[in-house]
Order: sequence, then C-alpha cells, then structure tokens
Amino acid sequence: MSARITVATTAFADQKPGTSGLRKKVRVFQQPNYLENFVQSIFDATSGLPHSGTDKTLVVGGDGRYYNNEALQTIIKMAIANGFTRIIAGQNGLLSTPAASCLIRKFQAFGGIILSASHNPGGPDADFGIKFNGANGGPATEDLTAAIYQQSLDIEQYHQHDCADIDLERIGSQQLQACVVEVVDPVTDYAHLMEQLFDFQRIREMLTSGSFRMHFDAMNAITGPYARSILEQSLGAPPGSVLRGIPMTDFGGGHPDPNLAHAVDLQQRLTGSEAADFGAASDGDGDRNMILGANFYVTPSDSLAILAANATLVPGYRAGLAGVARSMPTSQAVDRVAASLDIPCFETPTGWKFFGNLLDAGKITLCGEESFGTGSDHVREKDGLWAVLFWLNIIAVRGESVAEIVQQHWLRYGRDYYTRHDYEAVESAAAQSLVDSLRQRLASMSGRVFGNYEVELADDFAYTDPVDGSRSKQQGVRILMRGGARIVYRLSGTGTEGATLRVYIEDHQTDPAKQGADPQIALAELIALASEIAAIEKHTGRSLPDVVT
Ligand code: G16
Repeated sequence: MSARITVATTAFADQKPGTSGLRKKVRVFQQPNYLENFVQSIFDATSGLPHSGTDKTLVVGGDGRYYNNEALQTIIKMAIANGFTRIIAGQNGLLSTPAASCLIRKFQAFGGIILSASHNPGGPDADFGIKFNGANGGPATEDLTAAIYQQSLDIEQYHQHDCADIDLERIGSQQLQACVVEVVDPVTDYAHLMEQLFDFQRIREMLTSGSFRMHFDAMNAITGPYARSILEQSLGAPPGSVLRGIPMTDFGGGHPDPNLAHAVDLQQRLTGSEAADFGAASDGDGDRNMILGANFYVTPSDSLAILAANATLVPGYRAGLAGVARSMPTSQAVDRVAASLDIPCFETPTGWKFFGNLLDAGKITLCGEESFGTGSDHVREKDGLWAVLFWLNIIAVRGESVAEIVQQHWLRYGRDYYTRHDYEAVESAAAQSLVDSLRQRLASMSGRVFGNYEVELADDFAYTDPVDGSRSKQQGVRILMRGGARIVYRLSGTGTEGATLRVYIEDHQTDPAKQGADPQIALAELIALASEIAAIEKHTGRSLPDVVT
C-alpha cells in the first residue's frame, strides 16, 4: 500500500542558501524534518513555474557523499507527492553536477535537485548540501533562491509519498502511483555530449601514442566513473591514469578539493625529471578542475583565458565565441583575450548562477571563475572533465606542452599574476566588522597612494544583470589601482563553520623578463598592502592566511 501523506512541521531559521545551495553539517540535515522542510520549500517556491511537455520531470542525484542515498529516498518520495510525473535518478544515487545539468537539458526537465557540498569534506561529522537547478540546467537564480528561503521561514507542512524505498541500483523504470522513476547510467548521456564537443580521435591518438603521459585525480569523488569511462575506456589512456577513481562516502577521508594542497600524489607525479605531461583533478561533485603540466601549475584564471584564446581549435567552438564572462574576483586575463577577439566580456558576482542568463541569451559561450571553475554553453554548470578534455584537445592540436602554451599566452597578453589568500573559520562577527570597516572607508580611498600603487577606484561591487535587469549589491570590496592591479575582499558563501575571508590579489606584467616569478614574490607588495588596508590581524587575530592558492 502507498499513499500521499501530509506532515505538520515547524520552520528552521537557518535555511538561507549560500553561494551554491544550502550547505550544512550532516548532523544539521539529519535533524527531524530539516531536509524535508527545505525540499518542500523548493517545491512550493517553484510550483508556479511552467514546465514543458506532458510530464513534470525532476532530475535527482548527488556526489555520493555520506547521507546522499538516505536524502535521495526522501526527495523522490516527496517529489512524487508534490506532483512530479517523471523522476530521472542517477544509478546508485550518483550524478555529477555537470551531468545533472546535462540531463535536465536533454530531457527538458522542470529542474533538478543535486546533493553535494562540492569540495567540502564528507562523512557523518562533515558536510552535506542540496541545491535546486532550473529548467535551463543551471543553479537557481538569486530571486528564486530568496523565494525558497522565504518559504522555508513560513513552512507549516510537507507532503510525502508513503512507500517502500525505491530501488536505485537497477537501471530501468519503476511506476509509483502517477510517477515513473527512471534510474539511468550517470555517465552515458554526459559522455555522449563530450564526444560531440571534442575531437576524440585526435585526443585518442595522443593518449595512445606512448609519448604522452597523463593523470587525472578523481579524489575518491564523483568523477571517478566518468573519468574511467571517458579517459581510459573511450580515449585509451592506460588503466591507472585515473587516480582515486572510486567514489567514497567520505572521499577516503580527504578534502575533494582540486588544488595543490589536496592533490599531493598527483602533484608529485607532475614534478621532477620524470614528470608526466598533463595532470588534472576534479572536486566532490565534478564541476571544478585543476590543470597541471610537467612542473607547471595553471591558475584557473589563466586557464579560462587560454581556453578562450584557443577555442576555435576545438570542434564544438570552431565557429568562435559570442562572448565570455568571469566572476569579479577572477583575474582580468580573459578580458585581454576578449578585447583581442573583439567580443564582449562580462564581469559577474561570484556564483555560477550569475552566468545562466548570459548563457541562455547567447551573450557568452565560455565563462569561468578563479575558484577552479570553467564552463561553457554546453550545460549550465561549471564542468571539470569538460575543462580537462578542452585542454587535451588543445594540446593534441598544438603539439606543445602545457608550459609552452601558457608562456606563449603570457608573451602575447602579459601575465596576470594572481593569488587568493583565505582566512578560514574566522569568528563571523569579526569577519563582518572587517568588511564593514572597509566599506566605511571606501569613499576616502580614491586617489590615495600606497607605495608603488595609487588607488583609482574603491567600491563595493554591484551587478545589474544585462538580461533581466536584476540588481545584486554588496558582492565584494574592490580596490582598483591605476595600471590594473587589484585587491578584492569578500566573505565566502560556501563554508559551514564561522566565516572565511577571501582576499584576491593580482597585477599585470607585460615584461617577458619578469613573467617567470613565484606569484607570492611578484605580488609581495600588494599582499602586504592588502593586509594593511583591511587591518586583517587587528580584526581576525590572524597574521597569516590558512590557505594560499
Ligand atoms: C561554488 C559556486 C562558485 C563559487 C564557489 C566559491 O562552487 O558555484 O560559483 O565561485 O562556490 O564560492 P565562495 O567564494 O562564496 O566560497 P562549488 O564548486 O563550491 O559549488
């Protein structure tokens, strides 16, 4: 027997989504009704939105972290009770974020619910997250996010289909009342899309030539099955090219965060005289990427600029780019490429959701962020493996090393030295007072000279979406120096403990003789200035950042 039941509930005050959905400790989500309240709030806030076709379809899946499958059972049963007539679920509850976006678009779904806390650790004492993506396959807009939050404050009841757990192991369809639940292979549709964009034949020739060695670190997270299928089985990279390829609920105890601090084995394989030619890593849910060459690290900001500059070498982008976009704290490297290609370049607030309208309106083809995110109009999420395949395609065509490609790029456009300093788990009030104090002093900063730098403009970044006119304020304090150097301060919207202060620092160097320095040295004066201007130690008690990227 099965039936629709309605359960009385009371609101939680803390369900305000951050940069990308609601992220909390697993134990917070495990409180009675906590997950249910948020899911019902999503359904209530979106109930008036149109859906195409006869079915009201929801795509569901997650990165496989602890609590993924329990949460999925709840979500599917609630979706049935809330009138969805078709649910597409990744087998064993798995879907990478870009693959979920791909499925939403392919099956013209109403939207999707993706379970992930991205690069945050997993396990019973670690993090969990949930986000809603709309019919375009992209993260909920600011307005919709606000509406979901408002519902979560007003909620009094939720609806659930009362039935046994759904079998998510077996591929195929199950009829539950008026709803069909389809369990699909998480990789197939995504892999097919990649084949349409990239020159698989050319990449295959390179990977099977014996003279090109690569490693991909899946960090025991979602991209393991995708990378094994695409890189090893389809493109012929030798077995073992994919490292840590088995998804685990706690990611093997590590942080599934693709940066040098958390991909130590990969980095070692890309270091020294025996270094492999190409290395890459992706994060918990498969949307981030890190790119390495032999003894060479590519910053995400440079990676975006280089993909843009070389896009026409890749079949899916052969016709050229309509435009590009980057989040405000991302370096200005891609702006220079856009200027040279004579295409528009948009500067958006941090958060992939801000690219959605630009992509939907055809104003941009590529976009990216300093936080290891790059993507295009092929889906509406950033996409880790896509970026890896893009790089492999470029290398296969150009026949040059990663270092050669980047250094030639710098010769032509100059090098945008870039670093981000993170101060983690800072007391929230202290972090807020630092930002407030900066805001109060913005007006007096213009024209001030600090050492070799003169402030041209200091402001709190605000963005007007050129498509729907919506306005987003207070998106980060910018101190723009004459000549293009910048210091940016903002508080992260993805942490689950206290506040994380992010300080982004960059400067442009056109002299080829000065393009080979360590960014921490090249930017030393600006780094010191950034600390001084914001009085970081006074506010936070920290004299050094916890993480430097
Ligand atoms: C999310 C967002 C990105 C953002 C990143 C960092 O990525 O989708 O747009 O750049 O968080 O945000 P913050 O600086 O606020 O922590 P992900 O990969 O965590 O979903």
